[in-house]
Amino acid sequence: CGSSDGSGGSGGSGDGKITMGFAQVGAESGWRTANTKSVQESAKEAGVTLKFSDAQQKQENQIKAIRSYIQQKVDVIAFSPVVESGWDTVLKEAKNANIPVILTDRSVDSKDTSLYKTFLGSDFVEEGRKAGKWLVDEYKDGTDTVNVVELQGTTGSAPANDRKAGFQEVVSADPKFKIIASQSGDFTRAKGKEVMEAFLKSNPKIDVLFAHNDDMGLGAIEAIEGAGKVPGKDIKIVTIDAVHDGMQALADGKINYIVECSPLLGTQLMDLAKKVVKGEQVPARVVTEETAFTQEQAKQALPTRKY
Ligand code: GZL
Repeated sequence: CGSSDGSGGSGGSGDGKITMGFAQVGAESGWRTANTKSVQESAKEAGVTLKFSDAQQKQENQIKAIRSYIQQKVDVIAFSPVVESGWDTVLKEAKNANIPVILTDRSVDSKDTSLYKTFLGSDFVEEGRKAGKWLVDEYKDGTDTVNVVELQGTTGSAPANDRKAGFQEVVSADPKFKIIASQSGDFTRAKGKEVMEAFLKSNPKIDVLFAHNDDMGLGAIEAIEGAGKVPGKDIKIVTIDAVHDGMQALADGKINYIVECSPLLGTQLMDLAKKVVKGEQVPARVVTEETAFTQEQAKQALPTRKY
């Protein structure tokens, strides 16, 4: 049953309280944990009843969760698509059930943008560019070849695709940068360590690691130290996220630069959800504000970091 303007399953239960079904990616990284905390705390503060599921980074689990929210006739569905493709069918089911969908954190490659009301999250291409710009600046005076290895995020995910593209766009402008190896570490420390160990075995000269998130960078640091090299010195490291453990490694000199990707999307998500359920217009795209940190800036920021 849709409300008169067709905005939601029941358009709220009349007392203004709304129910949100949230299908989370998983718990793969410090970023994801902080994002889950932000969504859960913001729902409580906003008086939104939250149904929450963790898909263990499997698309089929997210699709199952969305279908169950449709069955339960929630007022709004929000999720962070683990990969970009394969969502049209289930999003059409939500649309046919008159339940609005909000994309948060990651987006989908659906051509039909009527399948969701808005996408709230970072500009991952820009994050990749920022990492590339730091690297170009770091080596601006040199002419020697700079061998770069890349730990990509989850294969097929928007952050992995876009961060890779943004980084490549910037560094490919200078032929001294050679990306000699690039492989997915699935955004986790364990996989990041495993892949970096393989990179170290097959590449005698690695100058720089670009990791698509802090967690893979932290795993790589273990591999680099295990190989008797000094992270941040023998191999410079640039990562993305700026979660606490990454910022600590940055302050300790084991990482050289971190591009921030804020997980604190909960408050904006709840505001957007209330508007969408009421049938109010919302922007098609809400881009997260974020910065980047040097080692010095990490030392200043750490004491007051929220995550
Ligand atoms: C980015 C988010 C990514 C983080 C990773 O918005 O989707 O997923 O960069 C997380 O740490 O696992």
